[in-house]
Amino acid sequence: MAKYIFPEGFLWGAATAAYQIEGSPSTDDRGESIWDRFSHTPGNTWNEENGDTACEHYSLYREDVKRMAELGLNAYRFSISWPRIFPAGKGKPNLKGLDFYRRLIEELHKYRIKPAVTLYHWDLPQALQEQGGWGSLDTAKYFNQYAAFIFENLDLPVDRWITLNEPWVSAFFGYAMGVHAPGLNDFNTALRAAHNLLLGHGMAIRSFRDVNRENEPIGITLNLNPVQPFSDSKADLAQAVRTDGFMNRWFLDPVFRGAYPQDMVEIFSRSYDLSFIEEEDLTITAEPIDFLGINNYTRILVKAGSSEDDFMGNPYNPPEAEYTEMGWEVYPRGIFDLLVRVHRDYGPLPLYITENGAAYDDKLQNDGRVDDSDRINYLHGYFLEAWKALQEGVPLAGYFVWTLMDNFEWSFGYSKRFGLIYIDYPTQKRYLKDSAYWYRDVISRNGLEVKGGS
Ligand code: IFM
Repeated sequence: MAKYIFPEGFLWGAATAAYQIEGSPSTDDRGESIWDRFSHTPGNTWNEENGDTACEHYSLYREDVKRMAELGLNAYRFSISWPRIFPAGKGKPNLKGLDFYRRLIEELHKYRIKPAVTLYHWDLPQALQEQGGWGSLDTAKYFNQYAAFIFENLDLPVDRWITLNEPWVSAFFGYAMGVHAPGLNDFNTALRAAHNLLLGHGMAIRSFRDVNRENEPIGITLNLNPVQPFSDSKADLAQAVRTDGFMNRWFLDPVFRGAYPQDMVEIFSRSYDLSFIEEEDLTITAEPIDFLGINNYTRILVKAGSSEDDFMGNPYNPPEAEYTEMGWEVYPRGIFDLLVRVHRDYGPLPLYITENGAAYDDKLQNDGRVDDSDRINYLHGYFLEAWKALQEGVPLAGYFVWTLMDNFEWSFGYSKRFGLIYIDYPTQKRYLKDSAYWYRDVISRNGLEVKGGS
């Protein structure tokens, strides 16, 4: 039996996001978010679904924390809904909203589960969208005010803070591709949004350093993908560099190096206006952080696009590969490559996998069992590669599976199930899937055991 044991104190968690699980969209005076507006607009989501009910976590959170304890999680990553705290995005705070997160954290502490709090996981107050949303610098300033309010008033220990979740997705899915809220199709605005998100992040880090929250590290979560060329041709190799520049370096470089990558600045400026970037902005985006959160699900294998300015390229899905229900290639080696690369190029900070997991077409059996061996295989493969990265000296300190329970998968509505826990939406009953029991064993051993493995 080969054993792959993780370092002592390694965080084994699961992650969620407010809009995807909470439901109760107007309870305790929550304001409207861009996701309420977007998902209630016909044509935007699968089956016209929205987060109005989701997993009813707002009322069932105690039961959910109990399930986390049953799984043996030692950490839980969740997000705070900005419109619960500032229903109009700014102005007078809503203390009833804050109280919910206080109660949730108290409950987590009861079971010794460490809270990792994300401040922004895509649910911008709609009132701020009316004023330009992330396309406007004011939104960064209001985000900072909201963040500072939380740092000062959420008076319970928080183990880790994360400013933003996946700003690439917020900016480009939301403002350029129109598939996420607010549903815009304007690449210039998306570039601005990306920049303002990074400014909001840096401002919030500064505010955090001004409050007395000792031993509470703070970082950012980026969605990163290893990018590989389809072939060794010059064109494919150059494409992989550009796609990496757009997908990864456009965020990593301003956060870690205080500069946008020069090759991408040249490409973007040939078609778009980057004059909004002020030099001193980059000292804000590069405000030192304590760790980096990485969300990774797959790799990008890319063929050259139509021109040397094409920063997307043509993604290629090898027919022999396995895919999840999202159509994402199962490629465990990618997480090794990514961790080693990020540490080599942007180290030495601790890294966390703040999301990794897979959607499958899970079925609830009559006996209440959910056989999701494909998810177990997926996670097993990714955990093993993460372990290998640790052996290469990568300071990986924790792993959060996406996601605790099936939930509202944005434009896919409830059609994609990523959870360790199955939600029967009509009854709101929770069922631990086989992967949840398997994960419980991994956590209790602090690693993997592989029969006949080497
Ligand atoms: O559900 C999302 C999550 O909100 C952000 N990262 C990717 C997940 C799966 O698509």
